[in-house]
Amino acid sequence: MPKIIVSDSASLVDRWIEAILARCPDLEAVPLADLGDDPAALASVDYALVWAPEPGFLASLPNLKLIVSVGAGLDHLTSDPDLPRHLPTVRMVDPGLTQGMSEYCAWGVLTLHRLFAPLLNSQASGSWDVVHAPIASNARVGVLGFGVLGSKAGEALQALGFQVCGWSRSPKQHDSIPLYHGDEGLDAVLASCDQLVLLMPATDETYKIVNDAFLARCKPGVGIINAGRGSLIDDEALLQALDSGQAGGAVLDVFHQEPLPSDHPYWAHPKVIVTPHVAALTYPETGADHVAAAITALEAGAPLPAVVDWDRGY
Ligand code: NDP
Ligand code: OXD
Repeated sequence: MPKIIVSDSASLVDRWIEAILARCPDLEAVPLADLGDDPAALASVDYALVWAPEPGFLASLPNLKLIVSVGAGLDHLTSDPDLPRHLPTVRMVDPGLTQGMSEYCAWGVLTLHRLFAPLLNSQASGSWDVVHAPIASNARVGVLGFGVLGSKAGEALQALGFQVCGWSRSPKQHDSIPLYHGDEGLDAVLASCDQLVLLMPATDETYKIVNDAFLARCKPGVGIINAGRGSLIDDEALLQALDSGQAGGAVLDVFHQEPLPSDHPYWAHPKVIVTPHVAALTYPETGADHVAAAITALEAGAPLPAVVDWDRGY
């Protein structure tokens, strides 16, 4: 019987196993923690559904055929120098994760748009400071990284009344959202948007993409919502832009170092809202369809869903 090993937060492993077996009754599904390390056990594994396995662990499975990432991001895998990159690897696509991300981005954009950070600061000091925000239809939001998560977040923001545009690596089209790509496309987005939602993956190309030069190309007072990865932002550049007023506020969920160090200036900055990498979670009950689809496609020799292209880095 083919075997899948599962590693995720302890509270989710049993839920994954139940959800996977409901879709693939011919599989054996076991928690990674129960596998043991004798050679026969390691040789018995066909597929791995993992978040952040110990470095070297995946390379120690001689018959592994498929890696499925519990997350949409891959940095928890790429931090393993021995990651077997010759094996097909699939990113998570989960309607529950996508919904959660749309909720977070809508909350983040509304929080900056409706000036909730200054309102909360006023409350903390007991001050009745009246501030008025423009209506959403007069504000434009750019979603940088218009993939599985970015496209749905963009649609959710559009449904709230915001003008929305998107930016991606390659040219794409959407029925109602104008899309841009490349450096010229980025200029058009940065010059016109009041807020930017970052939903790009961590790659060499996106490393500190939000830097001094990027922020200087933005509209003064731009709001930044980062739900992608901490590596997208040059923190010093963002802090300087916040202090000078070039950036109006930031909602940040992801950081270069997590947990965010307790002395990091983001924690106490009046224009910054910090959340502890909680924008969106993968749910076994909605994510298991993707795991089953990946295994079925692999065994049928069909194209894999959301398969990683290591040359482009995501
Ligand atoms: P996708 O691969 O579907 O989308 C990624 C998007 O980023 C694509 O539109 C891609 O362009 C674009 N992109 C990649 N590189 C570049 C570049 N150099 N310049 C411009 N655009 C680029 O990923 P998902 O939408 O599923 O996930 C996005 C990210 O969200 C994950 O990688 C992860 O880091 C983060 N995430 C964060 C969570 C949280 O809780 N904070 C939860 C889940 C995910 P193209 O369309 O041309 O390929
Ligand atoms: C993910 C995440 O990548 O939760 O899915 O960050």
